[in-house]
Amino acid sequence: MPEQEPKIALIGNPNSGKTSIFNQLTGLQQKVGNFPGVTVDKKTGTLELPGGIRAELIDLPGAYSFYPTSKDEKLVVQSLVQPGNDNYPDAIVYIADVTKLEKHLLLFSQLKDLGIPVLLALNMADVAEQEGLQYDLDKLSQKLGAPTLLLSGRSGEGMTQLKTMLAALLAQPASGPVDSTQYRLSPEEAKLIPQLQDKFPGYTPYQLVLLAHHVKWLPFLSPLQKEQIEEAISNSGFQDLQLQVYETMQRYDQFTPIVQQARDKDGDQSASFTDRLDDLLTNRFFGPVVFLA
Ligand SMILES: Nc1nc2c(ncn2[C@@H]2O[C@H](COP(=O)(O)OP(=O)(O)O)[C@@H](O)[C@H]2O)c(=O)[nH]1
Ligand SMILES: [Mg+2]
Repeated sequence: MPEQEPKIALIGNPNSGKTSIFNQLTGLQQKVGNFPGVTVDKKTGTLELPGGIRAELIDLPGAYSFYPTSKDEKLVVQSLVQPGNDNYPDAIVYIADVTKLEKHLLLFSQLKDLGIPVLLALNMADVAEQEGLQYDLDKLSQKLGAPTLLLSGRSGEGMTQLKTMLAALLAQPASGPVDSTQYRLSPEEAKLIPQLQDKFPGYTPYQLVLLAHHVKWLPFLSPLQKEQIEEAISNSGFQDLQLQVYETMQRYDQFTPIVQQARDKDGDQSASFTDRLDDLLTNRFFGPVVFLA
């Protein structure tokens, strides 16, 4: 008998186009259920990939980051913090609105620290084209560390390519456990992690950090586990809010220049001229001179 179908989760900020892409990919093969214990819709569908691979596609609620402010966002966090739970995906398609890329990459950056294979799908290709917005996809893919493609949930452009890339992603051997993070750990996090590692085998360092941030509400933790996490928190001086800010700022600092450098300025010549003029005008010494000229 075939093994269980691989689970693929669609994840992204609200309004990035997840549901549109979900519909494009699954057509009529959809089921709507509930996440256990809460009244949040869980949409699943069957995805047929090249090579006769069938996969289960899950349309998760939208989320901005792993620091949830709503029931929907909490669901995303609890599905992804605990390896092996019912909603834990084998691969992730991260949907980002290409016209708002800098804003949409925070959650992507956090996802990368889970060690789940992830594909970066830049949605709203039609809008980007109208606006003359272009990215160097190879550069983005290489610097952000994920296969990247452009698509449109509205026109359906890119869906075949997405399926081909997904099949390739699933065929890759698992890269092994992730033992580092996309950001520099604070001393407090560095102290916390080793205290939890043997109690939570299979968790990545970032998942352990998330346990500490969300110990108060994560529903799958036993009383004993909560105690162990609380103890590690007080032993390491872990500060929830302060470390959220520290982590978030570092992630923005990491991906913002990557996005800017991969964005092709419209019309090479004129853009680079304007750029240079900009540089000159804002230059402390030459600016005033050029202005006078
Ligand atoms: N122009 C354009 N609009 C899109 C595209 N994908 C989704 N939308 C629209 O963006 C809005 C949000 O899409 P939806 O799929 O509901 O996003 P979700 O919140 O991530 O599930 C809807 O009005 C869609 O019709 C696209 O590729 N191009
Ligand atoms: Mg939706």
